[in-house]
Amino acid sequence: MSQEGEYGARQIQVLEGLEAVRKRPAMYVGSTDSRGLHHLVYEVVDNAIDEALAGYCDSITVTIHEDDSVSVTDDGRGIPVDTHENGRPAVEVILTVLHAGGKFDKESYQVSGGLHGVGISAVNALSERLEVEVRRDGAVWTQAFEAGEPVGNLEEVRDLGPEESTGTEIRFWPDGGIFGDTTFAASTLANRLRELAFLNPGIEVELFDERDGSRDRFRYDGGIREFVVYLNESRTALHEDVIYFDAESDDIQVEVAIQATDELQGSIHAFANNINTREGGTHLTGFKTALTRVINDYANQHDLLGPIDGDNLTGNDIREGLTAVVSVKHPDPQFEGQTKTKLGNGEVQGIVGSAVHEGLGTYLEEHPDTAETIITRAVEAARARRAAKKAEELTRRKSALESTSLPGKLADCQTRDPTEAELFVVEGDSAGGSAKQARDRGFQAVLPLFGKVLNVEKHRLDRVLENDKIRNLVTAIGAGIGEEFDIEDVRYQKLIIMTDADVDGAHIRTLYLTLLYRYMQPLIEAGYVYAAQPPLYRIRYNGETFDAMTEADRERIVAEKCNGNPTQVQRFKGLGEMNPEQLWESTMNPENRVLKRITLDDAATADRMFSVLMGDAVGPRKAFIKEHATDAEWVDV
Ligand code: 0RA
Repeated sequence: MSQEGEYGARQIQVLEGLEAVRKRPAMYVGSTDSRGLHHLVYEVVDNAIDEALAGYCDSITVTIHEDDSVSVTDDGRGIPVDTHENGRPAVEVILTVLHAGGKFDKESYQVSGGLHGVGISAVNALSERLEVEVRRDGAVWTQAFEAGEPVGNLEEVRDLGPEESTGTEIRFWPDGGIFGDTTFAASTLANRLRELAFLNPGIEVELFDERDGSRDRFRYDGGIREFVVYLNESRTALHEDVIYFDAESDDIQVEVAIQATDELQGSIHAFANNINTREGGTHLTGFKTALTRVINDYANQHDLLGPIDGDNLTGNDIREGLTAVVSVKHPDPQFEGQTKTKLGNGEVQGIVGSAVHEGLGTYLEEHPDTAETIITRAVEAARARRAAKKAEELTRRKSALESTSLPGKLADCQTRDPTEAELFVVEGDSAGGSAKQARDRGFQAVLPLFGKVLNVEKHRLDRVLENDKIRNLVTAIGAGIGEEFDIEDVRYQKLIIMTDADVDGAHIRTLYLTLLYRYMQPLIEAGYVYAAQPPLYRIRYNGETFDAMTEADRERIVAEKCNGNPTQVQRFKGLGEMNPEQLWESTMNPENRVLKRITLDDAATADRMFSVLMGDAVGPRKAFIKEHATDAEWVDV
């Protein structure tokens, strides 16, 4: 795939030195943890993707070597090797001058790399060593670098054979002094490479892990249509074909793929220049607004609103269960937001909006069955939303009116001052019993919740509120639920989820966090939600006792506090096995206990984890269920 393009080496702008990158790596690759480490690979791959989008490359291979180096090979034109005006070859300039890469290739805009987009020179600067091999201009060329500095000149190694394709191979050894851990995770790379293969149809992307010989190959000629099929793999789709349309305007490309499922959560994935714009932006707003309009217009024109006739479907009703991928490619994307993953270009909203009007409008007219399926589903969502609203109001009125009707299971505390009061939510009756005996009844209330935890993922709010355990919890907290939730009314400013210190306990905590995240988010935002941390072991030595929270803790305590020879090590299998005294001392007494305050981030993670468990991908879910076969019943109503 060789083709001479026009480029002027003098267009290279020397913007910043590579020392700046080594001094402030996080500014260039986001962080120096595992994310930043993997970002190095993405930066190089992005360059190869650009080469592919320019039409010169169709295969990219990423190899993780046994020595924690990675190489990225492509069959593009090869990085230019001719000499730049100051006597240095272009490839050397591209690898040592920040932002130099894109300046060479004017005929096509750089699609990728919008997030940090500093170019492969930043990867070079952050690598102990980097070797580049270019196949171009009839020869094979190599050069090596250390900490971003050339350690020799570009060498012409041999002629290029007649059958050999042009291309570039970059192998780098991340700098262990900059990155805490330089071990690459094949699964992390695989997820991003798969995503890139979906977003850029026709490109073959391979991942080879020399450490275990495993190999992945991603190529999706169907692009984001196949992406949606993949996302829906473990969901039940309500119509067979994936809705797809694309449009282009002012050099901005828009692509949309949609398929409805029977899930309650919608999942819309928006990308701009191959970057997952998790914070959304103008493309997502344009999509959502137009989607709501187009669906309502169609529903009204075809008399499909049935039970909610006279009212419109809301965006939430329509998006319920929809899986969609929105991908735009923009010559000059502006990224905003905390993590620079929000697309800011204003003109994009209207362009995506028009694309949806045109593309989806036409699609619905041509596929009336699919249109009806989607609308019937949204009407059902709207009906359920109203039922839920009524249920919310009812719950709220009840809890307001009947303060005497606190749940029978609740052992309330004496204080009425929410700033002092604590509510322990305890899984299991025996643990609940111990907690009731152990507590300080002055300010500690205990609500034991026993039995299967409701799966809020699978049920709308009206059903969620039919669940006794959840109603008890809502009533005890006293502030309502959903849109009716009012933080001013909470009866306790500490809600402490107390579960066993094992995987099952973690699972139950996840379920509660999911509930709180979905329906009582202000509680988390206010910092009122905590996880208790019961110990795993109690260790005795010479009349002293120590509690170990983890295995590592136990080892440390035995070594440091007990001379390696403890008198007794008692393992707590569950809260229920501790006597009230032990429970008080280790987990409930404010003097000794360890509480973890739950942040919105923790809760969002729990929520996502839960979505994996219940939907998204078959693989992880199967693994989880296999691992927890005995508690699989918890995930149902
Ligand atoms: C600058 C200019 C041209 C291509 C590239 C850089 C290029 C960079 C990378 C990085 C990894 N693989 C790459 N492949 C190409 C255009 C050269 C021309 O006009 O022929």
